Amino acid sequence: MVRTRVTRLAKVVGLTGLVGLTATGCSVDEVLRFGWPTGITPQAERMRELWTWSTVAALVVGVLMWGLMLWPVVFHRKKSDELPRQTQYNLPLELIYTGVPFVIILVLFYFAVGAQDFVNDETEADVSVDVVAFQWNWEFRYPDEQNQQGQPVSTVGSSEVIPLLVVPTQRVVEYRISSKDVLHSFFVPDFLFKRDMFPRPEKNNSDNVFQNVIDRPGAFVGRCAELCGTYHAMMNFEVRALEPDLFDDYLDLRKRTNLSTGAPYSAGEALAELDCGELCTPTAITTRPFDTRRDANSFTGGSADSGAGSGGN
Ligand SMILES: [Cu+2]
Repeated sequence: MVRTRVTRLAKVVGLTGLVGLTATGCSVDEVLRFGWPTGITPQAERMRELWTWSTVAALVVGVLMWGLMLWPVVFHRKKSDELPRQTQYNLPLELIYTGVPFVIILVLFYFAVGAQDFVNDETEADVSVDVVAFQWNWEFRYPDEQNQQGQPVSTVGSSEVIPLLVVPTQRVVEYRISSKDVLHSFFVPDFLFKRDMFPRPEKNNSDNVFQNVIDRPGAFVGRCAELCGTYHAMMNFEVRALEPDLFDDYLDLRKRTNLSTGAPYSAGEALAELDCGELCTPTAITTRPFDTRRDANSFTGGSADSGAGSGGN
């Protein structure tokens, strides 16, 4: 009687699980990601490993606990009014179920710190970029690269132009982040990484330097991830990761004077000149500029405007 019920239950559970696994159309790799997005840096991959194994550990504990709960439900149903054997205040048992979770926490902590150290690790950088955030845009400066005017190569965003942060693949890129006004946060979803940006980081005693290596060429949207004012949501930029040789050509161009304008090559002009296909598109392809219309929206003068930009006030 109990046997058949248990077998039937096992069949239903088994079938449900099988349908769940096959009907989702996930690959083994996707299943083992447990929902973790695909990153483009070794740092992101290391965090993914931590996530996968933490989830596996949680599942092992979960399956064990479900088993311990279901076992009495199935096999130890009430048979008579006699009170079953009581086992509370069992010191060895209590020591075990206090000790085991503590060990689990220690192991998780050990691997979490390992992954964090890997992500925060700094070695000798191949390229350094000063990333400066301001309400509500970005400047990317290459402090070691000077143009013919003796100024560092720099890209600044505006209401008309999304700034492009052009970096090489397969090389160590160092980002030194800071803010000109309020708190912002550097966030590139494909890096699976973000970090708050403070004004005058050296005075704030904040670690404003991090590094990564980008695995593959591409255009990746970047965002501000700290609510920094009315147009916070429009404060986007784009990472353009180019093959190392192409990146070198890009920097060379940025240092030279564009004869048709008489000024140093801008990011867009240099990319257009390199003409490497989609990744050399002179304007952003992952996001578009937003006119902050600060004058039109200010409270002093100007008519009431029901446009898209007024919602944040
Ligand atoms: Cu911001």
